[in-house]
Amino acid sequence: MRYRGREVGGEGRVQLIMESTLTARDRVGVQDFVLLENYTSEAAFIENLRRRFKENLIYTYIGSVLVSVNPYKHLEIYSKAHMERYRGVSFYEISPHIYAVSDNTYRALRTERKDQCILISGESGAGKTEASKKILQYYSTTCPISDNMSTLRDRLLQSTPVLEAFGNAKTLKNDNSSRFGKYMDVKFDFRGALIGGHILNYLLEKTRVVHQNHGERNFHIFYQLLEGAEPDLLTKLCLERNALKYQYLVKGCCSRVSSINDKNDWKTVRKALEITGFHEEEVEDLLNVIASVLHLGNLQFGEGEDGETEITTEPQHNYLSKLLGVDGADLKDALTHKKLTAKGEEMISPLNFEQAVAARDALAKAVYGRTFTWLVAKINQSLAFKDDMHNSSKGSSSVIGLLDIYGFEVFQHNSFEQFCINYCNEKLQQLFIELTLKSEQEDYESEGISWEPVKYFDNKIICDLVEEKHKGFISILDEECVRPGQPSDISFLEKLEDTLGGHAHFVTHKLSSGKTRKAVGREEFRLLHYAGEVNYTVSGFLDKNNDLLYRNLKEVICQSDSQILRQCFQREEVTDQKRPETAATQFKNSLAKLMDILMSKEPSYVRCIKPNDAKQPGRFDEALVRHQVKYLGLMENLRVRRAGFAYRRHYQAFLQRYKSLCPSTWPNWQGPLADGVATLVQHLGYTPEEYKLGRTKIFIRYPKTLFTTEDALEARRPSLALSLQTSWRGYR
Ligand code: AOV
Ligand code: MG
Repeated sequence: MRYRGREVGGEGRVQLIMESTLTARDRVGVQDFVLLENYTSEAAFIENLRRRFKENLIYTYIGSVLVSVNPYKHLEIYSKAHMERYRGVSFYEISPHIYAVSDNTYRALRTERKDQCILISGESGAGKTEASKKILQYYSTTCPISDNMSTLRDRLLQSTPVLEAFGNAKTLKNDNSSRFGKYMDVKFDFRGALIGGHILNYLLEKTRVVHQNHGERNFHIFYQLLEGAEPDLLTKLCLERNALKYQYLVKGCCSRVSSINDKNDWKTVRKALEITGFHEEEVEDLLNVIASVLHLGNLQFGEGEDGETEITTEPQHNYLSKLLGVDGADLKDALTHKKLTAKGEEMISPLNFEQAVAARDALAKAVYGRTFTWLVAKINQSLAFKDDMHNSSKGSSSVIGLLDIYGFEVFQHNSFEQFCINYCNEKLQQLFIELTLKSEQEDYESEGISWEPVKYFDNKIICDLVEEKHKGFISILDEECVRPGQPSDISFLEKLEDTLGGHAHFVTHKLSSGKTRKAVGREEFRLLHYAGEVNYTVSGFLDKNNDLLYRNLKEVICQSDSQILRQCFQREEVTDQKRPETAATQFKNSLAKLMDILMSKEPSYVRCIKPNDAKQPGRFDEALVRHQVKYLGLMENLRVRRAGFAYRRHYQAFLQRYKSLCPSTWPNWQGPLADGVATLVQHLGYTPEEYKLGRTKIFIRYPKTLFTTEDALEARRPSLALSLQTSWRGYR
């Protein structure tokens, strides 16, 4: 493991001691859990979080990991002046902050010339997206910018409101919940100047387009458009201002949200689209697509005289063909018939009522989902470093990757979407476990310090359960999707029972007799995730995994006048006979690629905690926090971090700071650094029990040893403070 000067837990705490009385220290707790006297006590850990939370100190370290508790209120800690305060300052010299992580990562990128990434995790509503925005703001504000990229700063920042408008929605957990996964590379040139960005998006929760659970909304953009658009624009889009008129917007019975101002957000998004380089015609195209989704929702079917399904809402059908830029008769046909190829011959067969509704919804989801991907591609073009296109910058640029995914979530009813989201969180937890434990272990090994293994729950068993070839959950699901005969969600559930029946993390109604406390319904299965037990309703799994759109609907959309739709639905797809990958397999593969990307970089972690379920400021629900501390593995993280030693520091830095306390090391130690440190600590009266000397670092077992040393330094401080502070500041 590389050190990056972030390996210690001491200085920040030390600063507190210097600045404040003991009482104050009791009030605000320690800013690095490593310094907790009773570091194995979960109660002490939570008490420390609580104290700090009450004082609006939402950030605390576990060594180099930042723990953040959502304050649910605006704090005055994100100004430009705050950013300046963290620039170039060593990690522990100043109170914990997301800016400290940002800055430290940036400096590591510069000095080590290795790609970095910041992994932000935590459950839905814990503050991941806000954290990632703060990091992006930090880089956009404090980093120099390449000369020919003067608009990049704004483009980077403005990509967020665009993607949030189209990819976020109000859920029961979070009024601005990310319904897609986002990984963003922020690119720098060899001088550390910002030169671009690139976003990878993961599985958008498309079902939301056509259905929302009670108390939830569709994606923000629909409401923004209806609330904010000029009357002329609405007329052009054949829309009314009232969201209640649209079937796709009323399922959750909650079109207005008190914390959201759709009208203002519309202005923000319009401006952001401009800044991120969308042309007028593109915006027009985009809004046509959005409006057509709303009209699709209002399209209704009935039975014609001949008994065939037909469209009964002629106006909606007309709006649709106009906005989608397709032939009206073709569209009508494609929405009520399907084309089958049997024995080389094409046959047209009529759809019944349910099938027509399903085809309509599938079209709405496909159009919206692909438009979202198009949007990301457009933003990527606007963030692209010009030389990228010629590949000439290869080798000289480096990146900081920011990962902000959808957090672990459990609702009353959980379906395919929650399954994917929670699986994604399992993968991220797995990465965290592997990388933290591995790197810590390497640190001790490379320093020649004996290592005390720490027991922890390894969630690999759950990842395997989901993704193992042939016998994992996704394989079984895929197999059932292509099985001849009449596969159904229920037959899938039975297959799961047959194959996964004995697994410790899988339970169904049949398997559960006497085994579990909570009931599992007959059409449910339960996964015992690292973050808690979740019951999933099996209904819809096959359809959502197949994610089918009838070929003749695709054919019609391929011929659209809309530039966006023509790019999203390409001819080859219609002619291609190959079965497309299922949704779950696509997701699994994209996550595997993501893990590779992240593994190739030096990681930093932000672990977000949600203090209460009511989205309220000032409330710290201990049970809820305890649960998160448990499943995030923070206690294990702390134990591994300490592994018996509270503090460690490179010899040079240690000597530099404390050399004035020993006549032999003051003003300068001439010999080898290790000997200098040995001389110094002997003079200070450290017992052998209290410390160990590694190859390049000193390891100190108890916080109090360090505090005593700090007190001694403090006593001499008046004459030294200035020079020490100066030298300390620059240290990494
Ligand atoms: P998430 O990204 O972790 O959930 P968000 O970052 O969207 O959660 O945070 C949820 C809400 O909490 C925000 O909209 C803010 O109102 C508030 N919040 C979070 N962090 C802060 C902060 N540092 N300061 C002030 N308010 C904050 V999800 O995307 O649902 O998993 O899928
Ligand atoms: Mg989010």
